[in-house]
Amino acid sequence: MKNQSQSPFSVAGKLINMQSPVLNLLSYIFFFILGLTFGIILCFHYKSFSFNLQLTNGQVSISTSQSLQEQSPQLKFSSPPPNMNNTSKSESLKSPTLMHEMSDEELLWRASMVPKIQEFPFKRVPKVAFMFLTKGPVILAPLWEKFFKGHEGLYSIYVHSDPSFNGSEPEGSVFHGRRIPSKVVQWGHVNMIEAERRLLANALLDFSNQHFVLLSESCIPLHNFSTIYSYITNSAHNFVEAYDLRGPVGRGRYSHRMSPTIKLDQWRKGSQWFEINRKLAIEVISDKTYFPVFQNYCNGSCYADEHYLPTFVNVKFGERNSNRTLTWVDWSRGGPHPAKFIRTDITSEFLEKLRSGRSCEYNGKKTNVCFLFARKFTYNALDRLLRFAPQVMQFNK
Ligand SMILES: *[C@@H]1O[C@H](CO)[C@@H](O)[C@H](O)[C@H]1NC(C)=O
Ligand SMILES: *[C@@H]1O[C@H](CO)[C@@H](O)[C@H](O)[C@H]1NC(C)=O
Ligand SMILES: *[C@@H]1O[C@H](CO)[C@@H](O)[C@H](O)[C@H]1NC(C)=O
Ligand SMILES: *[C@@H]1O[C@H](CO)[C@@H](O)[C@H](O)[C@H]1NC(C)=O
Ligand SMILES: *[C@@H]1O[C@H](CO)[C@@H](O)[C@H](O)[C@H]1NC(C)=O
Ligand SMILES: CC(=O)N[C@H]1CO[C@H](CO)[C@@H](O)[C@@H]1O
Repeated sequence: MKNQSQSPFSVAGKLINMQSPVLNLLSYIFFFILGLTFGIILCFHYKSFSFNLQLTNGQVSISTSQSLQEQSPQLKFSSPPPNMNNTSKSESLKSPTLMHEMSDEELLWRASMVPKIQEFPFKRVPKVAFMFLTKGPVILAPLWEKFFKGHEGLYSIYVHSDPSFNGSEPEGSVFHGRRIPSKVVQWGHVNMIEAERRLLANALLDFSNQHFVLLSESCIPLHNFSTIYSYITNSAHNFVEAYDLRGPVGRGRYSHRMSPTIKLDQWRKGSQWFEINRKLAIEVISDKTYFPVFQNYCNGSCYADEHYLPTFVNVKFGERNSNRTLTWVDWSRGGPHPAKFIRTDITSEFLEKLRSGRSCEYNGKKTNVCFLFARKFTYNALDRLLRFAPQVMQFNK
């Protein structure tokens, strides 16, 4: 290569050295052709480069304009997911193995890395990571199986369950082999957030995951996969509920020892169940400023799971947040735990009410689809949920 590229120049040099006018003319022609060729090659390169750029920008603007076209109040969220196709030779680049020997510290560090090259070396379809924080098995797994069926390549599943749980999902289940290395989680303890960060970090290792949803074993989907995928991937906002609440269960949980890192007027409350994009997920697992304050001073009746993310997002990333949650829950009965729904609660009217019974904002427009998920549903509600799913939730229509 090197010799080849040198040779035209040495020939040209020899031509210039000769004083004959004919050869001089020849050398001009030679340089002219050389320049022209260079120009054409450069031009071609530049064109294909800008074409790629337009393609990537085009995808973004296409999805944005799609969501802007939607008419209120009946937004349609069921545009078909993109065609799944893959050209990557390396499976490990796209879906790294779930079981690893990394400590939390190593895992968070590894997951915090951001590629400098923006274009993917494989055809990447954005995936939604469904992260289940459970004690034991995902009790409503059969409903989720139905939900995910036929949408392979558009989602990934991660399960963080209590280390003492030794059951395993059968081969062929979407939950098979999806458990991540886990640690003990206590209700209301800051180690709940550590588990959420562990889930996020494991999911971040797969570069195709662009959105991250936290769910519990008692959560159900309220819509079919294509609606949920489209709602999440086309949203301009993250879904972290955050509000300022005066009184003992809001601002009352703030500790003045958190100051000056966190001030009282920055303190927020909100549901633990979030949906965030990759950019925010990386910020959450990389947070070395606010999270240690919670680890040190948010214990006892502080309930980090209701305050850490709302406060962190409010302080640093508030403007891209919808400040609402996608997961419906019923606190109307009072007490420290939300209502549980059993078999007899499940009717199509009840489910329809959760699916579209209120009004909220989506990408700056009014919609009546405010919740994509709901909790808490018990195992004995499963058979009725399975029965209603095809008609009410429009699974696999
Ligand atoms: C993947 O894409 C290539 C070219 O874009 C096409 O020829 C092929 O049929 C596609 N495969 C699938 C499974 O869609
Ligand atoms: C799982 O744990 C239970 C006790 O918690 C034990 O009785 C059972 O044998 C274990 N099963 C397996 C497959 O290890
Ligand atoms: C919370 O942690 C602080 C500092 O570690 C400790 O002084 C305090 O007693 C703890 N409070 C509760 C309720 O555990
Ligand atoms: C959510 O709250 C933040 C303040 O933390 C604000 O900047 C943002 O505009 C709010 N989002 C919406 C959609 O109103
Ligand atoms: C999903 O549900 C929407 C309505 O919410 C419906 O229009 C669409 O056809 C359903 N998609 C599939 C693949 O069943
Ligand atoms: C590497 C990889 O993900 N390959 C998959 C691409 O998609 C086909 C089906 O379209 C699968 O069979 C391959 O396993």
